[in-house]
Amino acid sequence: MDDECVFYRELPKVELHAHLNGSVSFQTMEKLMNRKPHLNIEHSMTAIGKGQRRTLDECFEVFKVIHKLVDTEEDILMVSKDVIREFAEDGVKYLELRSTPREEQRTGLTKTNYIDTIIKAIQQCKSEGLDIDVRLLVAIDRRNGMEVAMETVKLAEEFMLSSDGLVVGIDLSGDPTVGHGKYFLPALERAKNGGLKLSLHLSEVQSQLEESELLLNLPPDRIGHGTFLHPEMGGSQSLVDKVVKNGIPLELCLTSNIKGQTVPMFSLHHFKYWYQLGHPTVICTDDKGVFCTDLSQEYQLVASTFGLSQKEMWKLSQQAIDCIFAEEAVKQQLKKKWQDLHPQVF
Ligand code: 6MZ
Repeated sequence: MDDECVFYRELPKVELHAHLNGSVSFQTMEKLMNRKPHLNIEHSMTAIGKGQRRTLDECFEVFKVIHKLVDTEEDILMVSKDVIREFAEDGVKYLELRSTPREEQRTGLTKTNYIDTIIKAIQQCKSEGLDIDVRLLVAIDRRNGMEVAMETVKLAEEFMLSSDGLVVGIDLSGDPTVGHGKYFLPALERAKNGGLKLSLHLSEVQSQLEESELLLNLPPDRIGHGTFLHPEMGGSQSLVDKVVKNGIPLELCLTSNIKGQTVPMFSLHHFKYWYQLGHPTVICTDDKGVFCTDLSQEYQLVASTFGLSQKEMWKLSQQAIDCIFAEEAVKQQLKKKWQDLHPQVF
């Protein structure tokens, strides 16, 4: 590993946009495939390797394959613990995982068990002494429609009260070309009024202007991607003004956007637009397993693409602390950790 790699691995980091089933590593996939050889699933069906690209549609097909491999409580426990361990090994000190509760008739998995199991994994990692603080966002998959969205919010509300602060919010995700955000407004409003934080995938693809305008009125607490919000990408100044006025941080995932072909090349990534505005942005992985990346690589990529110094990258990782959904005391603990780990050289 060269010095740059070491710096980014050792840099304490905050990960705020990580879909559980998209974050499953090659090694964990191997274990899942061995558990279910009859499915005949190969690595090329669950990950997009170096230099490869897919359409966003094809990416969503990959998740369907992964879901076949992860369909029991036992699988979810293993996957969650492995993912948390890998983020910790990569220098992530605070992680917000997100996942869509699923029920599987074949295995008897229920949505309640699904969330329960992820919480169990978080608790086990904590008791094993891993140096990472983990929270959970319950995800609404927009393909499943408004009724399921409302059920998901109700489930998240129950867990918010019973999970000792581990369930902190709601994510709206899934294929952005399916459905319209207006159908999810009642569920999202309920979540917000009930004290759940909102992270919404917004303008991940073009022509979602009207939807973004509507959802920004909530307003959400964070935005996933926001690729087409700003005027240079076909968005509008009024959308940008809303984001800036409400100080809504953006979760940005470079490799994911390149491999999913919503952004043509790294240098054209919208990170530059928001960073130059001085608006809060948080570098994230999205789906580290599917896109074959990790958070250190994403930080290094941002630095090399946009010519940012190690000092500037340190600041970026530190500023992410203000964007987390956990309570103020956790922010203070993280800030102290960053202070203690701050290199002498700058
Ligand atoms: C929108 C995405 C996504 O929930 O089963 N997901 N939604 N845009 C993306 N950009 C690439 N990447 C992942 O994790 C997989 C699910 O996360 C959402 C999709 O709904 C996908 O099925 P979980 O843990």
